[in-house]
Amino acid sequence: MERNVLNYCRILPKVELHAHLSGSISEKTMIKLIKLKTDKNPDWQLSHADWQFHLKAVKGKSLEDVFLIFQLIQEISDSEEAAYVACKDVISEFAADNVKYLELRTTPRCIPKTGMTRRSYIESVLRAISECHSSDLGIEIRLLLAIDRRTSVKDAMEIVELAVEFMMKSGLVVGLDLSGDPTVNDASDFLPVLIKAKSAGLRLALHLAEVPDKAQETLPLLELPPDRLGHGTFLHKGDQSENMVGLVKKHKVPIEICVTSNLITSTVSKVEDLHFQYWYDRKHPVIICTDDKGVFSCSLSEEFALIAEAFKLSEQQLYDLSYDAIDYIFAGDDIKNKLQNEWKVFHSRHS
Ligand code: 6MZ
Repeated sequence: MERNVLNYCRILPKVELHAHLSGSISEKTMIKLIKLKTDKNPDWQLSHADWQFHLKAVKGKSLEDVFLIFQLIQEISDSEEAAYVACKDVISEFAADNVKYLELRTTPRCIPKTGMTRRSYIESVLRAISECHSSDLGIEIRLLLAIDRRTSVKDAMEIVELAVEFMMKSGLVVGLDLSGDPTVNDASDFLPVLIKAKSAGLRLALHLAEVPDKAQETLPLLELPPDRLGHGTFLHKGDQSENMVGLVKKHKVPIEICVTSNLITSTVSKVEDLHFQYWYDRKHPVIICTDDKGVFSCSLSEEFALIAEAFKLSEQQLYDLSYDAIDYIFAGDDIKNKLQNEWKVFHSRHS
């Protein structure tokens, strides 16, 4: 019997390299977090019904709406316990989708009213990751700490210091992400912070050119160069596109492409218009990712299937996309070799 594309994408082992923790929280976990928050704070009034109303009101309309949802989610995950619960659930859901290696990224938050500090937030997330490693989920996880571009350079520097400390201590923190609403502030203000992070051994995955007309901030950051690039939807379009494309090609910076995210935030109007084709045709490394699987109600398997259908990819091409992504993970060669062997076993059984 012929396999359908989505079924193949589901059984395909995958790596997920662009997943924001809060954005990846499923509705099921959100309900758990609302209960946790209500139990601890009887005065807190947001009921499940209110929550669904808020979610529906803002879901799936624009980039602006999506950033409102993040605020709502962060409100229900504002304690160490909530961060731990959310992280465990997110990892289990990725594992159930046959993700064998996951790089989660998250912005360390400091919430004085719950006593959570940036440090204790990171510790809670790392505890969840370590417990998942000790379970039989069959997934390897690493963490990137995120700098929200709305933050001050001083706070960003503190996040870098924490990232370096936890990289040394745990080995599980492997890099830094620069993210946040791409329409606010100038990402190149963080250049000194990113230079410091890079020289300390952290790998850099930066959100760049997610929206149009961002060449001015993008060009200096491409000179770093970053180790991976989030979205990059408009690198090949508009003013200075030749310079941006030139730098990305020169430094062979892999591009993380998040299909449903780009559709929902309306940065592209249909899958066929994605920048996937542009880079794939030029044999430039591209990695299929979910971005925020909870907020966008998607899975990595579905993202692969969308790409397969729109760009008429064969099972072999899908396998190659998944296999090649292993080259761009931030974990060491031991993990890369282990994953490559696992993929080869799958290939020998399913081709
Ligand atoms: C830019 C994004 C994003 O850090 O609380 N984030 N930044 N573009 C996107 N495309 C839609 N999706 C998520 O996860 C939520 C945070 O991730 C970033 C935003 O800063 C958001 O507040 P954490 O785990």
